[in-house]
Amino acid sequence: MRKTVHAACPHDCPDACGVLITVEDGRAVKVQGDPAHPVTRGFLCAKVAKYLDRVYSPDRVLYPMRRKKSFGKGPLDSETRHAASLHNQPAFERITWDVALDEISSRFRSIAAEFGPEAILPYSYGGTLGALGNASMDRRFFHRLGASQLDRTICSETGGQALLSVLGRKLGTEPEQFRHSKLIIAWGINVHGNNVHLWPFIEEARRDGARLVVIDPYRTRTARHADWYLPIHPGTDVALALGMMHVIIGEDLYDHDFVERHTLGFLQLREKVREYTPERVAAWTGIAAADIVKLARDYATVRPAAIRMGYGLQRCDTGGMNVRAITMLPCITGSWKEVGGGLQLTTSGGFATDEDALKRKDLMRQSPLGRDARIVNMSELASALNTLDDPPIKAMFVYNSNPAAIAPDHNQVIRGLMRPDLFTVVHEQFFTDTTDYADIVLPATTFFEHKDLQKAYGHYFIQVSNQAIDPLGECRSNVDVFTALAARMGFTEECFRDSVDDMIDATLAGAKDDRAPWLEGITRERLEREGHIRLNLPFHRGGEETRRAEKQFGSSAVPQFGSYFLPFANGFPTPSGKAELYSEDLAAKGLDPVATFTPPPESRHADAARRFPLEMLARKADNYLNSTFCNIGSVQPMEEDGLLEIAAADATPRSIAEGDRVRVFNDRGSITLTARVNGTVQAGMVAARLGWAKLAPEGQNINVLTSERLNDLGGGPTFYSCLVDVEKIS
Ligand SMILES: Nc1nc2c(c(=O)[nH]1)N[C@H]1C(S)=C(S)[C@@H](COP(=O)(O)OP(=O)(O)OC[C@H]3O[C@@H](n4cnc5c(=O)[nH]c(N)nc54)[C@H](O)[C@@H]3O)O[C@H]1N2
Ligand SMILES: Nc1nc2c(c(=O)[nH]1)N[C@H]1C(S)=C(S)[C@@H](COP(=O)(O)OP(=O)(O)OC[C@H]3O[C@@H](n4cnc5c(=O)[nH]c(N)nc54)[C@H](O)[C@@H]3O)O[C@H]1N2
Ligand code: SF4
Ligand SMILES: [Mo]
Repeated sequence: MRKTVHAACPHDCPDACGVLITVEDGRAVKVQGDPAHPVTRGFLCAKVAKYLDRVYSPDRVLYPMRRKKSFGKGPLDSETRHAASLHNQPAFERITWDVALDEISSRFRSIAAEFGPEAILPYSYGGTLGALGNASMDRRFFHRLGASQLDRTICSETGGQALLSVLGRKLGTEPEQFRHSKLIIAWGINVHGNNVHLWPFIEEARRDGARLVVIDPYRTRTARHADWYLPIHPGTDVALALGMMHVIIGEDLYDHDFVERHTLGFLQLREKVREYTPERVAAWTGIAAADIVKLARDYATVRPAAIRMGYGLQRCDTGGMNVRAITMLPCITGSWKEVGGGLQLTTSGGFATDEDALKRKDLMRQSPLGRDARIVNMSELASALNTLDDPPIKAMFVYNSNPAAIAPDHNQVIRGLMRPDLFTVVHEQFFTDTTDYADIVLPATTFFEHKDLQKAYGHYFIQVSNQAIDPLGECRSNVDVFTALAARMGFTEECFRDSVDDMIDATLAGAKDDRAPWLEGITRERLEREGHIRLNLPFHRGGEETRRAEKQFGSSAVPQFGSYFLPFANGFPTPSGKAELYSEDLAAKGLDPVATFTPPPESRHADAARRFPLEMLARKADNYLNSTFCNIGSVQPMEEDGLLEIAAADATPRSIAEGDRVRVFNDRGSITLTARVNGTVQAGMVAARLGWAKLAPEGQNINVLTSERLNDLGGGPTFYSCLVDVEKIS
């Protein structure tokens, strides 16, 4: 029996690829990108192309496990570790699902009785972005329980809020339009590593004469392929964007008509950018004044120009301001009107489904709390575990996340996870850094083994991901686990009996009441038949945009261009109906209502640089996905783990040569890495990559150095704003 199943990649990646899984006698034998998906275009990234090795890895968690009384929390000591392997976990014993669910529910009950349900903390993030696996039955369960709410700030909250403050909705240029751009700016995004399906569109544009500019403090693979690479000091992008607008406004290169009709606060912006002369901006950003002027002129005059902005530049103290200022650029040049213009940070606002129906926040009222539970910021996990009181956190349920690797201030996170009085459950596919601190580990399915609904944040196609194979061992999906736990806790509400299909239908049905107008007519049955469906975006063939495209590209192009989506060509869904270059909301939060540059407290511009003179980027690996994939044998050779990338100008005075073992340290921690003097970073900066602590020879993770200091907007983390020093280990 051979069949091909349509699925969708649920990993935390803008591309949300259509995936075809070939199954033979119940076993997946082949995985490939869906050639019919207009953005996937038949290929997968290198890591997911190896997905069979992940699904069928001997290291999978296959059964519920409980920590043995004789083993304390924490990684195995080095001797035991040597004898063990990732799939032979001597600290754990196998138990049945019944025993596991009984133990979890009885511990939750007794903790809730003694400390109140807010003493229980769910901790989840991007393991799966499937709509149900990410946020459905789990939210219902924790809302009904009255558990603390988790503020999921660790990735994109800052950028999202900043984007909304200007545009009013999280929409952006669709990837298919980049092929028509003449100038593309990849700004704080690693296209080759993190958004690889945009690359073929950029290549098409370049074959047609477009130029690619990359603005990134780290010389990524994308930067190496660029026509013009501008290394920038981390956390200074707001100054660069304001400096560009200084030139664009000063030289009268902006679109008067668009500004007049569609923006609010242009006068305040014009006043603000006066101070941002190219010379001052050059001193902050490290980019020459002449280059700033040229970039501004190019951006305003080479049309159409598209900006692909990444989340990299919002992982620092100035994150909100960075995103805000860059987002203003197409609003003053009027680039939103043009096919191949505009900007993309995310497209997620296109998928406004009925989230209430899935998450059921109202259930908190039925919990013993009888009100909304307190909110804990996931970026401050270390403090939450170590210092939160009233009540303290007594239990944590981790799923879709690996906080012992990905959370900032790792040493303090570990101190919290080691607390003997903390009851920790981890629902996982693998024995990660976090399972080392678990009391109970539950086995999780991969996307091959369950069904889900898949949205995207880098394009506008919605998909159903069908189940291709039976769950391995006793693995259960997130939905199944929380359904079972709800039954154990005696939650009798109807919604705890919903099936996966019920929830997909309810999500899509939001279309009926206006909350999801772009899902009108998109049903589960259609998705099952067609695999992917483009959202019903407005501005279809025949509209004003069609005529404009016709003028721009000639009438023969129109059958193709007629259905391109120009989200802000005719205005903005903000309260004022205009792009808000001046924001009352930000003013109310005590922030600069336009945008302003304040040097980050951990940067070369700050006093702290006297003690720790190097700015460190604790980056993602091109071939892992945050900490996912770094344990997969066939993926590991694509990355070099344990590197510290450093400029010769910083290595030489420290007597550090290529290949030397070095200690990287600050007040929060220290890690041993291998020096690589390869020209990827400029003087004054170093870079290292995220991975599992327990796979490193000395059991450390790069987040020992990062801090849980929050940034300027939305409570986001500051992973990329971190001062360190480096010394050679003799
Ligand atoms: N291969 C791979 N793909 C991934 C991921 C992965 O780990 N690996 N992670 C996924 C996730 S969770 C996300 S959120 C996305 C994120 O993908 P991106 O939006 O690309 O974000 P980052 O990789 O965090 O950062 C992008 C680039 O920003 C640069 N950068 C850092 N600080 C600054 C700054 O201050 N200014 C500027 N201009 N640039 C800066 C970094 O050097 C990096 O090259 O990728 C997703 N896709
Ligand atoms: N130093 C540094 N730290 C960072 C970043 C950085 O760039 N540098 N990036 C930050 C960013 S942008 C993000 S988004 C976060 C990411 O933080 P996380 O979302 O925690 O990311 P992962 O490390 O990929 O861990 C996800 C885990 O979920 C598991 N999983 C996958 N599917 C399922 C499922 O269906 N059910 C269950 N129960 N589990 C599943 C995977 O096996 C994996 O171990 O990390 C942040 N941390
Ligand atoms: S991780 Fe991203 S690029 Fe790779 S298959 Fe999944 S969606 Fe596509
Ligand atoms: Mo992320």
